Amino acid sequence: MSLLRFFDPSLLGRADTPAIEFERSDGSRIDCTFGELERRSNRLAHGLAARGLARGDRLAFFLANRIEIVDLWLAGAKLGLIIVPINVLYRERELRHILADAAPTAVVTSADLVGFIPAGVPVWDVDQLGTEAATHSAVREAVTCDDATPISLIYTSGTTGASKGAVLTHGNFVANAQSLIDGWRITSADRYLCALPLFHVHGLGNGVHCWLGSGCHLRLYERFDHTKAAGWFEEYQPTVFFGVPAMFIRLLELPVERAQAIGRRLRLAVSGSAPLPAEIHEKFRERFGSVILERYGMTETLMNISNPYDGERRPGTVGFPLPHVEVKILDEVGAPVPTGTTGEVWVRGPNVCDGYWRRPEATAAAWRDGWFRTGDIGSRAADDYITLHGRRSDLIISGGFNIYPREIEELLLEQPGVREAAVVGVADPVRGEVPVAYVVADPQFDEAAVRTRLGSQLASFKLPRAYVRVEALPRTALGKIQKHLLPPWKPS
Ligand code: MLC
Ligand code: AMP
Repeated sequence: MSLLRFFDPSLLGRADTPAIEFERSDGSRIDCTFGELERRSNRLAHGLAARGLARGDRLAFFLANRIEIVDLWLAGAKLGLIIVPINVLYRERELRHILADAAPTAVVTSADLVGFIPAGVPVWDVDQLGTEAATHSAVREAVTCDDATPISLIYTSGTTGASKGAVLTHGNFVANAQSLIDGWRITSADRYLCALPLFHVHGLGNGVHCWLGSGCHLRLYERFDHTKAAGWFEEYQPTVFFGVPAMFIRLLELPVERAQAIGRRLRLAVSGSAPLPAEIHEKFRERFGSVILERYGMTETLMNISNPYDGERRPGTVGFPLPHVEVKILDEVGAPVPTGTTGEVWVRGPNVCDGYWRRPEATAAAWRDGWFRTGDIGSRAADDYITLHGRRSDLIISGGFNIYPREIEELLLEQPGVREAAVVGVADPVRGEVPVAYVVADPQFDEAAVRTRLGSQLASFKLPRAYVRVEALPRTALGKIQKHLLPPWKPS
């Protein structure tokens, strides 16, 4: 099924029903019904077609959350475009790579962000597109899309360093949203508060799609701000909230009476994108009276495993495979591991994409007979609950954003005076982990200058929290760096 057909019961069937309130960080607000969303995206689709876009063309967006992302997504679904969402925190190096790889016709961005786009890339201003769209017809014209039609390239580093575009189809997204709506009992009566970024699959594939698929009401924010979150929950009174662990940890700062009042309304609080410590699960239950439902997913596969809506939401576990998702846990030689033993998690299902954009080798390395190797280490208990135990690679997850140490190490090695570099994740009470750099450096190494240079090239969440000078990096006899033997670093 195409995404449009999946959304039509809301876009066409509930045309007069309020659909979304978007609150900008300056406090101004825009409200739309489902019918208005339908017409806005029809006009935009005509506008994009007038600019020459047609089925299969790539169109990137580099935007903080705003309602125009929904317009772009729906217009893309109508025209059969491949939308390329880009993390708004990315800077020169990351942007250059993604834009060269995806080769979009243009990047849609806003005046405050346009300066980050590398020279030579066509840029379309989001406000200008809106003004132009208003001059076009509000009548729908849509190309036919099916399960196999790609709708998006979402960049992720997978199990290896270089960022690759996962080619996600209409069918992948529909399968994902349908099983979450069914499994988590999302209905048109729900009120969903979204502060997740819409450029990742958590905010987009789970958030936006469960909203448009169920016809519930959405309150969208530009970004999560823990100093304002209590007020948002109190005013909007959501029944549903999806977050990364760092958000739930921040919410624990609320006084107990306010937390209890919020918890009484909150039917469903879902955590994912990074491990939720069992202790936070417990503290949230005590403070809010609401039991977090933890689930597990990836960009390439969307959602795979979830704790049950009814039944025990077991802290520290991710629960059971979602409907139509098969999960196997294999050892180093590819044999299934016994119950309770750890191995690598492999998944298969209609939610799993077929491969990476123009990377047959990386695709062949990660997919086998339709099964995708996740790189995550897991185990299955006798009662089938699945627990994750980390990853095969040294991926760092900070606040739900992924960091590949190698990317930072390579950039460090380009800096004057740096002879060797190793980046590791160090535990952080809010973000889960933060990156710390260990460098073997000549006297000319200038930490302040390196910080500035990295700051202009990388997303802020990738910047090393600290630089530790060491005489040498611990290595095996074969020369491989043994990161676990680096001297521990503690914040001062
Ligand atoms: C953080 N910053 C943002 C931002 N999030 N800026 C713009 N938009 C956002 N969405 C910037 C801040 O400006 C600040 O920059 C720095 O990051 C730290 O922000 P903070 O608010 O002080 O930090 P914190 O309270 O720790 O909260 C961070 C956070 C953020 C939780 C709001 O990490 C976040 O939104 N995480 C969501 C990640 C996500 O959606 N992952 C899904 C991947 S999909 P400065 O310059 O002041 O330091 C996936 C699959 C799956 O993994 O299973 O879901
Ligand atoms: P991404 O590449 O951004 O899609 O990140 C996907 C990765 O996030 C997965 O491979 C996991 O390592 C991690 N992840 C997602 N959900 C969870 C979870 N509930 N617990 C632990 N790790 C998770």
